[in-house]
Amino acid sequence: MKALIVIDPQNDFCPGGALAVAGGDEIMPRINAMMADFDLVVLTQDWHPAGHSSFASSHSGSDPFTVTEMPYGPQVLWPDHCIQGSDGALFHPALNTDRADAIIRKGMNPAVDSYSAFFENDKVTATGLAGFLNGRGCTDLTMVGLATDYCVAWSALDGAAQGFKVDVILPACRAIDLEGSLDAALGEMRGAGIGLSE
Ligand code: VGL
Ligand code: ZN
Repeated sequence: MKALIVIDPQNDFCPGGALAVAGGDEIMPRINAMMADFDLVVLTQDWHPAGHSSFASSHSGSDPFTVTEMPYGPQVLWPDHCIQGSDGALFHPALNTDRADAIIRKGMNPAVDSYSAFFENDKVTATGLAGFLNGRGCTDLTMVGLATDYCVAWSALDGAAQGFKVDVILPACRAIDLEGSLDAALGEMRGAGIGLSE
């Protein structure tokens, strides 16, 4: 059983959004076209409460795109984004959401960010996605979405660590690329045996 995992295909990660990823909107038609090839389609949705601890605005004197130390490790501080119920948190209108078998929301804990679709950034708190996939007999995951170097990479690495066969389709992803983060993420994914297709 094969699942397509579509990571955070949301307005705030597309041009005009609060944490816009260059070309983020361009991947939606390609993702729609892929859906027919999979047994299951899962969408993830970054879903933060206002005042989330990953927002630079929650740390006085800190600018977006700087790094702070959290109890669970280093954390990039982001512009306010994907606030629960906001237009920015909605799926991009060009994405076909009708085929979704499950939608996993993440990043709700005010104190812990959650890049991965499987675990919060503390690496301890599970989202339940692995249970869903295992319960449905799913062994192979193909990952696409936003952003390659953060939520896609962390999801792919966690998926591989939990025994799934993971492929990332790079043309159906776009990256933030903060100070070499894209090259670092690609290297880590390669090292973990994740298939990267150009
Ligand atoms: C993401 C930064 C903060 C992502 C989410 O989807 O890659 N990046 N929240
Ligand atoms: Zn976020």
